[in-house]
Amino acid sequence: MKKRLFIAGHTGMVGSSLVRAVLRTGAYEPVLATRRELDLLDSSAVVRFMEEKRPDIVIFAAAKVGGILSNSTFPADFLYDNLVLATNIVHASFQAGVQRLLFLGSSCIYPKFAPQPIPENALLTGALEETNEAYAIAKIAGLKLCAAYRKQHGVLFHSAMPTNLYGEGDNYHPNHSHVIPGLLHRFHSAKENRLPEVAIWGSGTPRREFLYVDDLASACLHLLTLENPPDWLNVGYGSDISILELASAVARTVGYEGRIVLDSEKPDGTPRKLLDTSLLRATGWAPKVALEDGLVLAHKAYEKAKAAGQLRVH
Ligand code: GFB
Repeated sequence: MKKRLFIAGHTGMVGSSLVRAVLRTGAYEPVLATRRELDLLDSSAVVRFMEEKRPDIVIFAAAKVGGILSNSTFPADFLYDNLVLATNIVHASFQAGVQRLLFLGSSCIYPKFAPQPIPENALLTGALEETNEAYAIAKIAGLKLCAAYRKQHGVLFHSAMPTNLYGEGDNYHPNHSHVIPGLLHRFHSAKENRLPEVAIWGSGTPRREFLYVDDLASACLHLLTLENPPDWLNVGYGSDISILELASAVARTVGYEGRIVLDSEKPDGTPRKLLDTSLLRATGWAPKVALEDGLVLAHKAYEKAKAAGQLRVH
């Protein structure tokens, strides 16, 4: 019989990619609940749901996420929501007898000035980047919660720390989104409205690594097959680019030919966060989608969602 896999947060960008991957492989029987059916911030509701559904495995893809401005403007929401999600889902999973749980965090858990590429053992060796400290603290707590349940109770609760993600189902809010959806939306609109220039935030010099969301989903399913994974593993693409280079790539993708200017009032965030993914690669996983191909896929998904009136903007 197929194992029952609960994907917490299955309507988000990562969760919906996981659902597509699970349905494609047919490896598990998915257990799903929309936000209306289950409020993951309500601990009693989560306990009742887990007792009733009794999944074998949980992937924790539920999170309050956002880009640099959203993180720095709403730190209380990012810290509270993500801490409560972690405590609710991890504890209820344990109580309901879940044997395996994969918690998803973020590369922002590592110190602002960590060595590059960042190895897993850089965790808690220095101060965090201020713009996303709240989110990072919640994700560090979630990772440590899983490791503690594993150590104390012998359950296989482990974590994956993905680099910056993008792809189908992203959030395109002009201020709250991450850089790729933000720029796709801005350059696409500038082309449509024949604007002579587009402003990008900050100095354009920070470097970021980007992973197409379907590659993260494949990494997660791969991680679930490992018998004795480390408490957490990095999931990245393996190379990074500057934000200015990214902006040129996005402009090429959407066919925008105007000027790119800098809005230096906006924050840069951490100068660089390229993950060292040698541990994960040694287990036999590698990403498939190069950034220029992923940008084309993301742009197509943006146009499709826009045409259908289903663009996510929150
Ligand atoms: O994607 P982003 O918001 O995430 O920004 P972070 C990355 C870089 O792109 C920053 C620049 O240097 C931004 O200043 N940037 C340029 C823009 N133009 C834009 C734009 O139009 N929109 C956005 N959003 N950025 C987040 C964290 O940090 O990364 C989260 O705040 C999370 O906690 C996520 O970890 C993966 O990489 O700076």
